[in-house]
Amino acid sequence: SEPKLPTVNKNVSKDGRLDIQNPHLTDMDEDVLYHIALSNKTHDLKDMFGDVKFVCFGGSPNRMRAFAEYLVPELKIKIPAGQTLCNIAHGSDRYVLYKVGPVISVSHGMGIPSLSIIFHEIVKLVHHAGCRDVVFFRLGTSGGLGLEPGSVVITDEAVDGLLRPYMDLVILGKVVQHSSQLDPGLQQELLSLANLQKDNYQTLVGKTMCTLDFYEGQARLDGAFCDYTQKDKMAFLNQAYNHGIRNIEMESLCFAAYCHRAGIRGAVICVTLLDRLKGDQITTPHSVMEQWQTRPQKLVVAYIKQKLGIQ
Ligand code: R2B
Ligand code: URA
Repeated sequence: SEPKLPTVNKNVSKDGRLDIQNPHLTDMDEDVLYHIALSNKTHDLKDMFGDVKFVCFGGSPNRMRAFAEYLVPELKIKIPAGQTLCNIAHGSDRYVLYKVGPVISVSHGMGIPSLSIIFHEIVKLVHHAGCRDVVFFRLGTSGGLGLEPGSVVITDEAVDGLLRPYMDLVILGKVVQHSSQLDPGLQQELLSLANLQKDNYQTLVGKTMCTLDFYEGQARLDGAFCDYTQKDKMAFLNQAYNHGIRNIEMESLCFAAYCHRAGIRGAVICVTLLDRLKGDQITTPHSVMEQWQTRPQKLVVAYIKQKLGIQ
């Protein structure tokens, strides 16, 4: 039977500020954002982050630093001579966090549990800082289905390994389900921007399957364990393809479900590193993959510049 899902978000106040939904938070004198080594008592979060409008998440700490560095000239930010970008979360070695003008670039690690932790703390950061109308992005990598490697997929629906469009979360010994709908308007805006760019690669909108594992979870034959055949693998991947799934990764479901829950506009944009209908191993040279990984970044920078009115 179809689950009952909460679909309306009442969490954004009229002035665009995020109303936090956890009633317990208001009773706490201090809120320690442990994994980014910040707190609303020891740091003036309004002063540090009050002007943030965009939060960009991505798995790898180095990639999110490179993204922050790429933003500096793009957003025409002047860094005083002799200074460099600082990892604001340097007091913790779990995640990195940079701020460039109104943009946060933050790493989320691999998989839903790692993304979930940083997402909670970033939503609380945005709330404590009093930011308005914030948009979240996940800039990621994925395995494609029937696409030329290097293609970019904008997710319209994230599904789990059973192809269900919601996230199961175990809370107090019970399964709670959250819809993983994403903002269709934002997807269309991103797609139109991509179409304007005349890139030599494809950018498309499609469903994304989010799994709990990279190997068996994604029907690979090359893990340490595997109890199915090549035929079983292809039957499953073809079923996923026929369901509209165009890429597979490991965080979109939680990202989408939490954006929906928080009432935050969010988009998932992933480059595909290989075609999973053709293989499992990722053999593309590192330098080529690094180039590909800038493709989602380029699209989000185009979006941000358009919103900020930067030529
Ligand atoms: C994409 O790449 C990682 C696995 O290699 C994982 O974080 C994901 O979603
Ligand atoms: N990330 C994934 O999760 N799967 C892939 O195949 C490639 C990158």
